Amino acid sequence: MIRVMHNHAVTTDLLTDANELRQQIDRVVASTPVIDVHTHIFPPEFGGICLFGIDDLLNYHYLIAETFRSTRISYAGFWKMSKTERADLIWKTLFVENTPLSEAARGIVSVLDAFGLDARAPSLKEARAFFKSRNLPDHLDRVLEIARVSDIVMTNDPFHKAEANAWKNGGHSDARFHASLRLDTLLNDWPAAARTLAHMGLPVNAGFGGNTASELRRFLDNWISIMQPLYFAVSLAEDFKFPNDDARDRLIREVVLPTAREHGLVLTLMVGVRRGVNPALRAAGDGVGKADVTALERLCSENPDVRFLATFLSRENQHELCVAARKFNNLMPFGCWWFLNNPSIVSEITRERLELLGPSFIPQHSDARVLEQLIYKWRHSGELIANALCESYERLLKSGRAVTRNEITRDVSRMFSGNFREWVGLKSSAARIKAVS
Ligand code: RAT
Ligand code: ZN
Repeated sequence: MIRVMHNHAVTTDLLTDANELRQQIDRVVASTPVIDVHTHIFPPEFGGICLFGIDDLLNYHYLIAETFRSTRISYAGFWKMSKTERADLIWKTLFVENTPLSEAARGIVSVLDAFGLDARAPSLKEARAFFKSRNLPDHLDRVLEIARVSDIVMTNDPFHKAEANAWKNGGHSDARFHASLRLDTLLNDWPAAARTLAHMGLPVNAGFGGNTASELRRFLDNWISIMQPLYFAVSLAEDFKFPNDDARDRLIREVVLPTAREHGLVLTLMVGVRRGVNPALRAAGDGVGKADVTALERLCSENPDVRFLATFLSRENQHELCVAARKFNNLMPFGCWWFLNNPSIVSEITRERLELLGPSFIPQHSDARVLEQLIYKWRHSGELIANALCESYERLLKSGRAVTRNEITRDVSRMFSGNFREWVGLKSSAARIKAVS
């Protein structure tokens, strides 16, 4: 380390030694709180939809798909089993009879390790007893502390009955959990959404007759006042087009964008999922497709006063997304989504983004569905992000520009929370985690 006195009398600590640089990056990444910008987890007050513990962890759809590759059980036979029986089968298949080499399977090992549980155990007896002994609110605090997550953004679907009831019964009071208003039902299955809304007494119809658009805006206004979401979100198939001659196009133009504008809400697009490629696998049955990034470019270009968050599921779309973000500063790329959340691909995408966008992107989200997944998703991603950053700073050093620890802290904070906070206008931090230096 070199201490340099600048002529304006500020002392800076330049990290000119590669080993020291590496250590500082690791320390900063491991101690910087992160905002998890897209998850499917809920606070304990939401009851049964708040998933946690070993049985929910093993019943993760990523692991269900993998189990079918190593056992001959029929789909019907599998779904007939109870959650506990399925967890036992998944454990036996992926962890006892096979080595848990996949990313999702290794995730379970990381979670067990974090709690000192035996990842080679022949059964789930010990793990079940451990999670059963936990007091959920304390356990939640501990998980967030281990994962270094300060804030969580949920996925909130007003068409989901259990969830809508939870909101109507008072919602929750945990300031670490933030809502995002999910629009999949409305935008991807308009005839069904129109029927459901009409059934609820809203004067809307699938042909957009009468005041359908203004009624839908009222419906969204109402949910915005209930949930106070940070953004609107929708997942889209690989064939998403904009502009297009369909109901979704009308809904986006006449309902979603005007409402987003009025409330200052960001619109999040998650593009490239092919739903129900194998419906027998249920939630595990979705696939991936290469999408057309020009649809997103058109949205950004036609709506310069709206901010967009975007992630694509196909590896092939990642470079185009970076280039689109260079053209439109109302576009924020985020996360390595779902089938991309594997070490080789996260490394590649993060490096690509650093090279094309500097620190002006959100490197990762967890997509956790089960509380303790936060531990492994962030532990694994953190290491990969630190590696990618290290490479960038080392290159910079070789080119003649060393960085300081403060600069590393500034960059990591920006990527882990600042970019999102600024994008959605999240002012106060709910952070209960003190950054450890
Ligand atoms: O990554 C996942 O867990 C998927 O099942 C989806 O939830 C996806 O993230 C989505 O939000 O649609
Ligand atoms: Zn998701």
